[in-house]
Amino acid sequence: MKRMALLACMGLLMANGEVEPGKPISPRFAGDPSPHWFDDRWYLYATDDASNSGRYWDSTSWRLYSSTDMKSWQDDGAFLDVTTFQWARPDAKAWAPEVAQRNGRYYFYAPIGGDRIGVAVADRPQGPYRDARGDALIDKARDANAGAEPIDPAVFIDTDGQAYLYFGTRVPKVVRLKPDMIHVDGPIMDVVVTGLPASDPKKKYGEAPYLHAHDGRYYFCFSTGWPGQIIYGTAASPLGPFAYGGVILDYLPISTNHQAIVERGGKSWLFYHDRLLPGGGDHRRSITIAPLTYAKDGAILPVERHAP
Ligand code: FUB
Repeated sequence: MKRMALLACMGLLMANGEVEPGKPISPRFAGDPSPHWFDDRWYLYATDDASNSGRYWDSTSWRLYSSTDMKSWQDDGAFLDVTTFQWARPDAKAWAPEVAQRNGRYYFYAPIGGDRIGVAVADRPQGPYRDARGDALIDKARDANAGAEPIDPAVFIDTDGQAYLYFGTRVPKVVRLKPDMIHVDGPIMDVVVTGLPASDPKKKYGEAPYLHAHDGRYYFCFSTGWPGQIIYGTAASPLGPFAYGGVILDYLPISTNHQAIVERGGKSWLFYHDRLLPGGGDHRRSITIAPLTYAKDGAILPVERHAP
């Protein structure tokens, strides 16, 4: 029994190893990190910037990385592309992906071409994934209040089992998901963030919504635009309204900012993309990880940018 406990403890320590802020997780360009701890391993789903034209985010496939310690990441390749969704144009842009685990299955969500969000399902985190519905989960042309650009899906499953899907550009959106994770449950609602400083008109919602819980409180963070800061608000409910809390990550020397926050073993990390590799830029991003710290009152302390 003691040996089992020791092994479990060692596993946790390995999985929570110290990260190196500013160090790209891979020599391959990638952006829009979606990190998850599934089945004793970290999985990082990403937009594949190495296969785009270099002039736009026009890749048509997503990339997967995995790790046991967050320090060394294995490139698990192009695990999925837009042709998985037969209703999508084969040249549809494959942007910021997300994965959620439920009922022993893995649900992949991604913007398909900027006006729809698709959902695919697999029995393992790395796939193979198959289209879960045969049509889009969110469709700008079909769904009331889907917004001008339904992109950047982020899923949060609360302790009561209710799943929420956040998405959108310029106006943040949220909708409840049914327990099957492939149908919405109720109307698409706007996410309200109060107390944004009027003195800084740039501090408004842009894209990259992300919801996480910490110490009984819900944190909603997002990018303010192009370029954007990552800022956040807190609420007593996953639906908000969220009271502005501050800046997590300042402007980067690229046009987009896109983040995820994960917590495990009492530690928290911020994943984001930046211009870090030689030849990097707006469309050639690289993903890095930084420790994230909370003040005693629950405020998130700003993360300093590190670059090579
Ligand atoms: O990767 C394409 C787009 O860039 C994403 O959808 C946005 O969040 C921004 O990071």
